[in-house]
Amino acid sequence: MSGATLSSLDVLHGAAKGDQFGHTLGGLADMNRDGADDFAVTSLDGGAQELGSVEVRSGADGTVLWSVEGFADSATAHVYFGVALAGGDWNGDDVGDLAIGDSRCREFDPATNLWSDLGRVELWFGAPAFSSGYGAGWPGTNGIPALDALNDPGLDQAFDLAIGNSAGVATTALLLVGSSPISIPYKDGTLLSAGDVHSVFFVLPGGGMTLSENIPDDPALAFVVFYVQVLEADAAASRKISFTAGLQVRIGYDLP
Ligand SMILES: [Ca+2]
Ligand SMILES: [Ca+2]
Repeated sequence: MSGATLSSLDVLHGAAKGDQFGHTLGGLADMNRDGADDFAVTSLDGGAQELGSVEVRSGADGTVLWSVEGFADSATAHVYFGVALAGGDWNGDDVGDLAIGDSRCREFDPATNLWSDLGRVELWFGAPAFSSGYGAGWPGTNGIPALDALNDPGLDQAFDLAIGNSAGVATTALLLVGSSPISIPYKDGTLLSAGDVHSVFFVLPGGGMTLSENIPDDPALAFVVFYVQVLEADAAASRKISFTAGLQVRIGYDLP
């Protein structure tokens, strides 16, 4: 039996002296949807208040994807934030989730006016912003019109959606934004979004266009999913309407 069965891939260090970086490590499922599992690492004395901090790191290259710090305020006082970590996918969305424990955490009880060292475990669900295509479009003059996300739909940033024009000349188009994907034959194509959130007719320039929407910095929007499709009047389409494929857009945090 040989001992030479592992080789060093990478070495990481803490940000500041005395942080106790690496006190606790937890393997995670994939948090940023790059196909590689990720991991969490605790600096037990890290963070601005030195009450512990946790970083989620890319399993592919060690990049910090996200971080959170322990804190002390009028209701909660962390002591060993991140002393225990666990990973999994507890909401079943194929994105990694993280549990962070602090067995010494104290909570203030206003009824008794006393602090109790109850301990505390926080569950964090991974919410990366992403989009992905689904379903099939229907061609017009120049084939199936494109519908592409130019970036991820992250909170507090612009989301740009490129809409192609199958006719190659200015035409009328219908934008459908729905809350669920559907698959209903219509004309010769397939309706892929119910358009129950938003639907609007608009003039699509011959070269296509980019729609830009500013997504507010509101955490309540994380995990919100939209289904988008565009129908275009195109004289050369079999029933005079071409269809883009569908695009699923999930709002969240724009992770590296
Ligand atoms: Ca990953
Ligand atoms: Ca999950």
